[in-house]
Amino acid sequence: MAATYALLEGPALAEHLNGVPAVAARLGGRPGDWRVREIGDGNVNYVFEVRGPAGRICVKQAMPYVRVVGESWPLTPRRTYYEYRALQEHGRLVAARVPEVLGYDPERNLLALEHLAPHVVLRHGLLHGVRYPRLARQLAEYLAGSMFGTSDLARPAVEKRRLATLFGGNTEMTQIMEDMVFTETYREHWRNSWTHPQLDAAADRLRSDTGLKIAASRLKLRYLTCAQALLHGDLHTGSILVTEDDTRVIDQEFACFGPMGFDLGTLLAHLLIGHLARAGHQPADAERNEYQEWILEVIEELWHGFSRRFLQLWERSADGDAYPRALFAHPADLDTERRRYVDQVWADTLGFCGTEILRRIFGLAHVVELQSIPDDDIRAACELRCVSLATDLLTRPTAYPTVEAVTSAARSV
Ligand code: SR1
Ligand code: MG
Repeated sequence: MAATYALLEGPALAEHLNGVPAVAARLGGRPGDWRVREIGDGNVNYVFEVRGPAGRICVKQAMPYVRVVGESWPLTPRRTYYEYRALQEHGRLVAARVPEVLGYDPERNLLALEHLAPHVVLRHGLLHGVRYPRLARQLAEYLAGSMFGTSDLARPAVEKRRLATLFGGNTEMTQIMEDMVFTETYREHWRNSWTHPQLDAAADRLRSDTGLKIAASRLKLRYLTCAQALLHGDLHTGSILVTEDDTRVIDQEFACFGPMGFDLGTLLAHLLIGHLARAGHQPADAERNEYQEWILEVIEELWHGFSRRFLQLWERSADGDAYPRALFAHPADLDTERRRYVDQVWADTLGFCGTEILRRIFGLAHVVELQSIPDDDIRAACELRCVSLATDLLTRPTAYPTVEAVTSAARSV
């Protein structure tokens, strides 16, 4: 049965947090001195900032429903448990790239986290044309470290299977992805919407193009069956907090074991949308061009940084059961095989990038970069460029053997 409890706010939340020693120490003073403010803008949970005389923390609360829709869409609040466990696992591997966990309350499905300031949500930073010089390198470090470190390349099989079984319980969250990313976009569904009437013909094509539906369904099968690594599970630019120097990845409630390309492709999709939506916000001038080029540089540096770091980790610390040391005494024995593995991750990345772009234009959860373009025709033109690129990535992946092939297509689409 669904849990029933009220959202903790204001003084009630402060009183509750007083029972968590790490939180009370960080805030200082007494609960009566703490100021609570709602700061969340995500689709799923409530997020509060709590400020005390000595410091601030961030509190995430899951209600037994989807925040953006309300009680008519029930959703397990146990999603917070998986977020907590993913933060623990990824925190052990790439501590500098995730927030510190200060407390987890399984009764109230509440997570107390380090407050990150002066960080901003990457999506908002990109919308305002801000550059983040360390972004690509730090995201590559997060992705390579968290994914290699939870894969069969790094972990003994027993350990990895136990972990995969634990995260296999996050079924309500993964089902949202299974439905929304791979199925609903390609059929009529009440949750879908798009820029009407400009994109009506494009929406019809998605529903009638068998080749495209097969491509999306193959990727769905891969998401369902390929337990390659512990993924973030929803790695869009709203799940990343940034400053000029620092990058942190948040919101792991969709964490699951899945194909590495799912996280990489999701991230790539949102960076490409950021690039292509720019035309709806700024006149075509040198400044716009330079910013769009910077986003493409981030994409290239991200992929190259990821693959370099991933291969390095594999060469240096392959303690998993997948390619036993007993068979491959010399690191060079596996050079070709390691490259083949990374090539497969790239192929997956292209496909998942395509499905993510399409679902953000035709599905339920749209993105502010496109939604905030006030003129319908201009927005539709940007969206159609996104659709064209996404469709090509899905149906002709072999035309994109390198990341430069993708960035070049993004320039000319
Ligand atoms: C109700 S959940 C809608 C979407 O928001 C989240 O960020 C996930 O991407 C999900 O698909
Ligand atoms: Mg989220």
